[in-house]
Amino acid sequence: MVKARLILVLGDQLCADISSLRIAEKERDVVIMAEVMAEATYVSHHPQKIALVLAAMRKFAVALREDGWTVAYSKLDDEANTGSIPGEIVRHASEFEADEIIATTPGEWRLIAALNDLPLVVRQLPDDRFVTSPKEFANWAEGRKELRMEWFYRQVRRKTGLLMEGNAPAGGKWNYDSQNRKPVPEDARPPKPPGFQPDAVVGDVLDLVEDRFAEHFGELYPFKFATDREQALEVLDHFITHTLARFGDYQDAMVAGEPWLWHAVISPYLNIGLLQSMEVCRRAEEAWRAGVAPLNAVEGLIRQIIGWREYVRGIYFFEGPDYTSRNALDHSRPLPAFFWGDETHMSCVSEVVGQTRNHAYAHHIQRLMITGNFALLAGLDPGAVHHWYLSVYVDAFEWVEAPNTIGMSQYADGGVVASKPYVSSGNYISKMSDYCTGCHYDVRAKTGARACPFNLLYWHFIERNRDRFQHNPRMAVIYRGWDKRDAGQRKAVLGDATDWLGRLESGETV
Ligand code: FAD
Ligand code: DLZ
Ligand code: SF4
Repeated sequence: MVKARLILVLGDQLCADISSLRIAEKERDVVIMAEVMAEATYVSHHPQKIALVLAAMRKFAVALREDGWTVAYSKLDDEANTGSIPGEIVRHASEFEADEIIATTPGEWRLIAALNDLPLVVRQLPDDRFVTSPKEFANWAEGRKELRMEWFYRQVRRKTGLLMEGNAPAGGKWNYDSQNRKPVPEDARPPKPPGFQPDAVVGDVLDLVEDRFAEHFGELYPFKFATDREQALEVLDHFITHTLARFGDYQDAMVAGEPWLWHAVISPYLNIGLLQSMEVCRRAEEAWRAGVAPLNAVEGLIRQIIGWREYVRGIYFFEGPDYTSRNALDHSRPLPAFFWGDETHMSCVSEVVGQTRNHAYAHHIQRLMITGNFALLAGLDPGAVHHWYLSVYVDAFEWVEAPNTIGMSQYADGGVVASKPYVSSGNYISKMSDYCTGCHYDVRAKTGARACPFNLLYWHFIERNRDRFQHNPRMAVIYRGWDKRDAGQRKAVLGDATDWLGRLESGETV
């Protein structure tokens, strides 16, 4: 008799066309899907993230059964549940007398190693939901002095033919980013992404998550995420029809009380398999060709998806498992309690953390230029910062989160991803947001009790990293400007920064 094989489908592989399912045989094989405590707690994920993954897993399992598959599904509170993916594989292998496990390679080194360590035959197939493979990235990266995203992106544009006119980029330019930095006009009304009322499956999962993960940071309710492909397609349709046209213009803007602005809010669905990157890009390109959205918006979106998203995945697998423990700037300060919702006088940080707690979402510039910028300026331990980002966002999976945090945001990889650190004083935040209005601190003040901490810490960062950055061609001008300042003024700024960091360390509300 031909033995059954186990087909593993993880919580972020919920796609009918995933490579493991493509080679499986309905009559012979058993699909295994397992809700396990180990995955829900290896970092303290936001309750909405756990709810999204579990609800989407349950609905996907139903769809597979309706399609004729045999699915062995472990619920989190099943008595026999061993609590881990390897444990559930071993348990089901014995139950079904399976002699081979077929998986699509997980998006995290931790799980790849766990599958390799199993005392069973395990085949890990490439995850070909991406436009480029780790091997292709390695071929591109090998021998290059710098792994800049822009060059990689152009190669992927050529490969996919997206926004190409023959060999040339549509409109004559590869990148329209310079048009994508507008402040939001006061009377503009951003369209909200669609929200979904919990159905019975989602309701059960919400009860479970409320019961088991109440101590995790973040509000569970209201839970409005899409949890199946049909709903995710509705989010995509809404974005293409109502939001995309302005996506580019206000991509970098931040407005208090408006978490989503003109962002797509599709990363959770792309990352767990409910949407595919090429279908999103093709829809966006069609919208441009039909005159529904301008080129700066469509190119901006496509660059994020086939540029940044593919690039960070390439970096994650190219750089290897030690990437998440890199700490090029030797930062070690623990994460302040206000990252977990304690009070801070900094309106910008308070706004972004509050929004993160309520929605498990912040858009890119909020992650990079508010919380990330603060963490880098204040010298927070990049490992702790990485764990924070991996925990608190609904779209956080290590392959995408780590290069964004360790690389782009914290410069902890020593410049593999970013050619210079993403740091700014309060001036940038004041220009791109309305957060400074009504803040306890004064964004124009460079010294003194009310000086914006971003102003103080910016120069502290610049000064303490002089040896590393003063000859960086993109930063030399900053050092020249700083060195021209009056020595007394420089001393006052650095003294105030040190005092402020002292207050932060002592646990004072800052
Ligand atoms: P939009 O702004 O509407 O962009 C559209 C899509 O482009 C996104 O859905 C996403 O798939 C893709 N994209 C945009 N920027 C990036 C990027 N830098 N890297 C990869 N894909 C990108 N994104 C995640 O998906 N998961 C993470 O865990 C994650 N962690 C981050 C941590 C830090 C410190 C920073 C600075 C960025 C992080 N990002 C992460 C990238 C980005 O912030 C999110 O992809 C984006 O905010 C998701 O919201 P959206 O769908 O509304 O995006
Ligand atoms: C994020 C997550 C959570 C919270 N729970 C599960 C789970 O119970 N079962 C599962 O198969 N996957 C889960 N996931 C997604 C995995 O953590 C993800 O597959 C790995 O991090 C690799 O990207
Ligand atoms: Fe943030 Fe400084 Fe503006 Fe306050 S003044 S919101 S701390 S940038």
